[in-house]
Amino acid sequence: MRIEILHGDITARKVDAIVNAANSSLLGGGGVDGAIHRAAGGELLEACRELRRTQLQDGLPVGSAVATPAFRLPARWVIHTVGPNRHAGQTDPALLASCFQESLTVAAGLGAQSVAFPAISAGIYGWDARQVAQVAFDAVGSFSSSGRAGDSPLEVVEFVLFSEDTTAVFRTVLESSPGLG
Ligand code: AR6
Repeated sequence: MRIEILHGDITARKVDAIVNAANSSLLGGGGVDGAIHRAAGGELLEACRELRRTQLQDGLPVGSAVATPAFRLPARWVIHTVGPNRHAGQTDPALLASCFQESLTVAAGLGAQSVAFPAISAGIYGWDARQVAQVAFDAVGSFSSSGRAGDSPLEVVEFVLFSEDTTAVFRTVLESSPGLG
């Protein structure tokens, strides 16, 4: 499994699955969530509403992940996860690690070969990009060395960062991550 760092818009990525930094309602919002819903079209919101009606009546918990089709996006699936909100006192890195781990598990379950992540919780939810990068790379490292990765065809994990600054932070942290960079 290899990690790639890219500067750009995650909605343009032609990968098997892109990950959405959603909120528990799954009904859309600002940031990357808003961009994904706009680019995917109204069917994505309909699919999220259906998930809420059927399996997720109380919403998607922080640290969990669930997949929908990607509709008009070039990707095949959107994996929605809910990062911890630092402004609401959610400061435990294990919650953020869970977002990456659960999303990778869902991607593997779908048979995805490629998955693209944004910097979950590094925008509206107020986490420092450096900490997000550290948690993300640790999660990918532990996923790829765990049994869960063994049966999955997952080959490429991309991080698609919207700003130059965040891209540089992710590159620096990756270079200093043993065995990954
Ligand atoms: N492609 C890649 N990254 C993007 C894009 C894009 N098109 N647009 C923004 N980013 P945020 P959060 C970056 O705020 O912190 C929403 O309202 C952005 O620059 O999208 O997890 C949800 O509904 C930042 O680095 O997500 C929730 O309520 C990163 O994506 C809440 O925001 C994450 O920023 C979630 O907040």
